[in-house]
Amino acid sequence: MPVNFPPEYQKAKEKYESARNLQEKIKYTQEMISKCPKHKGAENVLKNLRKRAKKLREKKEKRKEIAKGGHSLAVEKQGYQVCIAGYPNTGKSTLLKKLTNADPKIAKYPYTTKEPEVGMLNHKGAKIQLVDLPPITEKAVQKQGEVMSIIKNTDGLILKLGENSKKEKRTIKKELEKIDAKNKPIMKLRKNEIPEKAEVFNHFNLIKIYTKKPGEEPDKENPLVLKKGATVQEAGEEIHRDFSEKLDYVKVWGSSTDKYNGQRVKKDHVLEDEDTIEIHIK
Ligand SMILES: Nc1nc2c(ncn2[C@@H]2O[C@H](COP(=O)(O)OP(=O)(O)OP(=O)(O)O)[C@@H](O)[C@H]2O)c(=O)[nH]1
Ligand SMILES: [Mg+2]
Repeated sequence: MPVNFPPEYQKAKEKYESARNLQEKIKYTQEMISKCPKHKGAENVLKNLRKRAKKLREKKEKRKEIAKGGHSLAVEKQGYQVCIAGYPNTGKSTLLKKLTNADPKIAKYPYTTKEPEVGMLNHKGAKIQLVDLPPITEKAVQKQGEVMSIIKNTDGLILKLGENSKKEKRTIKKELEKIDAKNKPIMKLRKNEIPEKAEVFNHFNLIKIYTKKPGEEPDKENPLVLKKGATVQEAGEEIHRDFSEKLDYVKVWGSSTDKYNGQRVKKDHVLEDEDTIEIHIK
């Protein structure tokens, strides 16, 4: 049976068709519903309009949530960062608890960790930020994309291996390739393997750099932790964001100086473990 739609309905339909945004689409769909005849002949049209209105409202809700910041996983990076990744139940959280001051949830069942957990591994004052992540699998579980984006920005990885280490390595390698992160330094550990703090430090080839203020003693408590081969420039950037603009000159004490202690060096000077630097700002 052909339906006779009133002109108000046609008008609402035209407005809907030229709607510029989601808000307008919702408004004019609503208007079409109110102007649509309510008899049996228009039943299907009405049903479809209601379906459409519901979908549009859901879309709006989703957008709102994203605008609010939604619920994304994020970690603020501090110094040298190592992420602990691996399949479910491989002892990632246990490792974080053993090596740091963090107190993550540990349980017999898989998928215990839902959000990243952060702890500081402190080795004689030199610190590494350890991040225990929700698990990764070949099934690309919930939030795996967000987990991978944390890994993309990290400095190093600890890969905790479980029962099927070959398959786990293969899957994770593939995931790392997707985000162009396969060249990051990786420490592979089996389930029962808990390394000493010094081992972690050595594995990632890190050096400690002390800083001092002019006329004061070096701060031995809180060294900078940098990759072996790091330059004065990289050390400076850890201390001052706009290091390059503000820098006047830098003095270095330690084994990287070849002439004398307190030698002035260039920005590309390569530092050695336990050097001390004194930055002079303009
Ligand atoms: N025997 C033994 N058990 C361990 C070891 N590490 C972890 N476990 C146990 O294995 C289970 C899982 O440990 P978690 O540290 O929660 O593992 P996870 O990798 O963080 O797990 P998800 O967060 O679910 O991915 C717990 O029951 C732990 O007690 C280990 O080195 N030896
Ligand atoms: Mg866990």
